[in-house]
Parts: sequence; C-alpha cells; structure tokens
Amino acid sequence: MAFKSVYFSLGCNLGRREENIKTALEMMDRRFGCHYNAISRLIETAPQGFSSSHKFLNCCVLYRIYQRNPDSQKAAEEILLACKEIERALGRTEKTRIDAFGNRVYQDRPIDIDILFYGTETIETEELIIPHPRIMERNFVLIPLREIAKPSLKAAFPQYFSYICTE
Ligand code: PH2
Ligand code: MG
Ligand code: MG
Repeated sequence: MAFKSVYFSLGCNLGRREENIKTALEMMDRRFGCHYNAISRLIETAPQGFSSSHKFLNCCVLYRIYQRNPDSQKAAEEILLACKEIERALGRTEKTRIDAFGNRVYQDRPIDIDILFYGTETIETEELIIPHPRIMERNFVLIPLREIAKPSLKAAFPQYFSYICTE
C-alpha cells in the first residue's frame, strides 16, 4: 500500500487569511496530485508563543498521498520541501530566528504548513520530526485535528485524543 495518510496543520495571521488558506490548499492539491480527503473547520485563534495583534486562522487537513519513494524519511522530506515552496509562493519570506535560549522566535506569516503525521510512522531527521513535536501543547492543532482524525490515527496515537478539552 503506497498511499499514506498525511495530516497537516495550516495557519496564517497576515493578509487575506481565508484566501491564503484556500490558495495553499489548491497548490497542495496540485502538488500532491489529489484533492484533500478531509478538512476541519477554520478556527480563529490568538497567537500562541509570541505576541502579535494579528489573530490566526487555523485548520487541519488530511491528504492521502501516493508515496513513490519507498524510503518514508525521504518521501516525508519531499513533502516538507513542497510545503516550504508553497509557503514561499504565498509570500512567506521570514528567516528562522532562534533566541539566546535556543528557542524558536515565531513571527507573523501569510501561511504556515506543518506536517503533523505521516501515516503512523515516527521520523526524526535534521529537517523533520514526525509526529510534530508540539501538537500536544497546541489547542489550535488539537481541536481541528479531532474533527478529521481517522480511527487508525487515534489507535496509533491515542495520547493526542484522550485529553479533556477545556475550550
Ligand atoms: N503557529 C506557531 C506559533 N503560534 N499560534 C496560533 N494561534 N496559530 C498558529 O498556527 C501558530 C501559533 C508556529 O508555527
Ligand atoms: Mg508552525
Ligand atoms: Mg512551519
């Protein structure tokens, strides 16, 4: 079975936010050669982990992507590259910034596309950690993810679905 269920988180807090998400999804469809399989609602969320007056729109989306490369690590990295290209095409220019404590400094952005899960695999390379390491601390991911998660994902990673939602 060469099809992989790949879950993504999309977020944006600059520009015409709904347009940006719509365009990103169209570009993902084209890039992955298929329409997404499931999409959550769009939720408006306060910036988490940095301060900004620009609110986010967030959603989660599931694609069933045909994996040509039998090496899952490489295949997932190719998907990451595609996401980065789409981010750039939508005007994302900021460079990764790290503070004095080694923490990522988040900035406003027209689009962010993060891979949450690649099938039920765990992947750790220089470029990419899957499952995404910050899912658990992010309601802007957990809440929409719940809407689209298939039973197979919940069975493989029950820790992300057994929490009590307080919002
Ligand atoms: N993404 C971040 C950091 N903080 N906050 C919200 N509300 N939504 C995001 O998508 C988001 C964030 C890092 O990518
Ligand atoms: Mg992100
Ligand atoms: Mg990102």
